[in-house]
Amino acid sequence: AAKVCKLEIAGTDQMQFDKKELVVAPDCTSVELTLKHTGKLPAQAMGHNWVLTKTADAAGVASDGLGAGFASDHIKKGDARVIANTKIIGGGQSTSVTFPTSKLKKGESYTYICTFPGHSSIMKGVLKFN
Ligand code: CU1
Repeated sequence: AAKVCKLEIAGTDQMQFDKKELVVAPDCTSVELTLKHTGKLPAQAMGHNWVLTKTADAAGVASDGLGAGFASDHIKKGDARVIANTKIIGGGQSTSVTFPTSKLKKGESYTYICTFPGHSSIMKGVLKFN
């Protein structure tokens, strides 16, 4: 049976995610992730997105995202390393993304980051699927 599991995370004007870890239960067939920006700054100044990759891919996705530009949500076009992502939002906004857990493997290490320039070294966390 299909089971959509809902996760929430918030980003702030202090360039932080409010969670360092997200857990997806093994019986979830898909995940609906909602990102809220609880700050006030506009997206061009303090934008946040939520981008899920294998942990080994996170640094490369972040660095390629620098040059991708704001209009592309700072994600390289067609980047196959990106498992799921939201768009970039600013203060007071929220957005969500739904993806199937068939894209995840048990035992793999997953990291989520914000690819807005300069944010990924601080705005990151671990997604667990087990
Ligand atoms: Cu950010």
